[in-house]
Amino acid sequence: MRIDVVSIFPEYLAPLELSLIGKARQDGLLQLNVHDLRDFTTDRHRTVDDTPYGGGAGMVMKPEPWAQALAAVAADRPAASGPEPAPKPVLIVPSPAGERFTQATAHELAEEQQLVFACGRYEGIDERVMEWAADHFTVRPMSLGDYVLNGGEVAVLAMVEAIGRLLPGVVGNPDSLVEESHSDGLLEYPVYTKPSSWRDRDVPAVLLSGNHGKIAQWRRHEQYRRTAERRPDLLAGFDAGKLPRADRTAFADLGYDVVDGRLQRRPDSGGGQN
Ligand code: JD2
Repeated sequence: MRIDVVSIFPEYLAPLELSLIGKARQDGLLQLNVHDLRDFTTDRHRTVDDTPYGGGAGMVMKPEPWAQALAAVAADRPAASGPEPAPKPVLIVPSPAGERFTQATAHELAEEQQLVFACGRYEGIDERVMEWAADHFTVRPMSLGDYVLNGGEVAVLAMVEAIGRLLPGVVGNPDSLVEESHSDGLLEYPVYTKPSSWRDRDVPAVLLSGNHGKIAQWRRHEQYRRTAERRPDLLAGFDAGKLPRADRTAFADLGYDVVDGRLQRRPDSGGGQN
């Protein structure tokens, strides 16, 4: 996979050289290029921003440096190797107004040949850039979540790490990816390591029992408990159709009944959550 990132703060992307993604680059699994948007300006002051039409606070990124940068990145790629034309690269534009970036998005994007990330700053990029870019790219405005960052760089670090670890050969132990894909959209179970007693706190005894069936069930029930407590929204999408009796009981204890294969919060019998 090839990834290009355009930013006015290219040094901000330096962490991508480290650890997992850095290793993927060294191993030739990932080709990563970071570009300075200011290199695509033509004025003496290397200007990338201007005041917003219609008024309002802050500045907006000018369109022409973006078009120059993105055209250069789109032009600089290997010719189609077979009879089919090379697919358009995907242009990901981090924005608080984007579609939510999820694990499913990461999996989709990990299948692409080339990804280009456009890191905005200030109040964002002139909207016409996204319209113009649609001729050269599949354009995807993407948000990390419902909070406001100062620019796209931190979002790109997160997205590239999430995508990069899904590339074949990047994560050292593929078992961890397989386990993840079996987690059914629930939160992870809690994990423990040695010592078995630490500052008067014991590891749950079941994990020391050697009973793999009981351990698997305990972990599943911990996933249910945590998800009901912290992310009850995730339970709406959970397929409760073929749950064993003990798991239905675990959900019943958490205040959920199975109705037509879906979890349904039992009508409140008192105060707060249980
Ligand atoms: C960004 C800004 C518009 C106010 C470029 C913020 C983001 N989940 C996320 N939150 N914020 C961003 C994000 C991404 C790119 C830019 N700003 C600042 N823009 C209104 C502030 C400028 C993502 N992904």
